Amino acid sequence: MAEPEQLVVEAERQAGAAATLDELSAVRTAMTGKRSPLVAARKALGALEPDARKQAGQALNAAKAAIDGILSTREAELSAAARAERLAAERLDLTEVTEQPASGHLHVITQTWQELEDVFAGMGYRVAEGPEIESEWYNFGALNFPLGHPARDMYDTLYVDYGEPGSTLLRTHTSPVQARVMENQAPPVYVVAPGRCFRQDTADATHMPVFHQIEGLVVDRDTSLGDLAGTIEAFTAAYFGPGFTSRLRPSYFPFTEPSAEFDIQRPDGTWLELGGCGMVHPNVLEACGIDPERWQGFAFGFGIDRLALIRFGIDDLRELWTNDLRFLRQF
Ligand code: 2NL
Repeated sequence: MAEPEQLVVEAERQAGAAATLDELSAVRTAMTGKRSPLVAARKALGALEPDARKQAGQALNAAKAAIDGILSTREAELSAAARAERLAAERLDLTEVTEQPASGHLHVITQTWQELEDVFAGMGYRVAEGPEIESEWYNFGALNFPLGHPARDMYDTLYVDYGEPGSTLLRTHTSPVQARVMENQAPPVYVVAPGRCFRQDTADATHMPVFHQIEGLVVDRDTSLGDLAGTIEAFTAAYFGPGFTSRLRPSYFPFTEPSAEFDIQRPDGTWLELGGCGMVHPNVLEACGIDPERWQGFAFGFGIDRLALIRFGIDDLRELWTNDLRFLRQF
């Protein structure tokens, strides 16, 4: 028969070894349940003499109280640990989503390009596209630049080593896009052609060998210089705002006759040169399969990059190409 003190020591050992509440519950059954040594010892008390029974009974009661104390202390420890573990598992990290991820935006040139498309779309124009690598014919021939004509030298053309020498080039303007439109579409034509163009040029504050241009073309019946001037004026007000006006100054382009440069006037009265325009030369209409006796047209063109500089108050074209985020983020 185990001594009561030994039962207390054993209970202490087993309770300490129990790692979970379930294990502790098994220890409680073993140490204090119906088949425990404690209960067996209590049953055996009846066989003892009264004095001895009293002494042994008190010893057993003290042992039972001590064991109960040990078990409930251990139970408190284990449930505190289990609770802490559950809370850690269920914890929500509310510090995670306080900052919005940084998002980028379109480049200044792309923004300007898209706004121009929107303005002309609002005036009833469609947007046309064409190849950046062109034939000599669409870039010059169809546009009334005869072979060997000095006007071709004004364009510092970059030629591509493909086919006959001089037959393939990087387009120097977006005019070949409109030549292709006229060839493929019966009038009336109302299109704008925005696009990337190339010229052999040294980069400086106002020139880049790669630049962007937008050109507009109208071919319709009884189209006049007045329609051209009114179109430029409507565009100026729509893009820059109601305080802006425009004017035309005589000029020369091989593909238009008469030709003009156009300027815009800011609300403070100052003038800015923007681009060129004119009535489409009959030779150009003819080269593109349109009868100049029945149809007339006007065209205009200007640089998107230069417009972006004006619009955003940037003083050097090269800034648009450095891709320095500290610069680009301002626009
Ligand atoms: C400028 C001047 C211009 C055109 C572009 C054009 C196109 C065809 C027929 C006739 Cl298909 N003309 N385009 C006409 C006059 C001027 O651009 O300073 N651009 C940056």
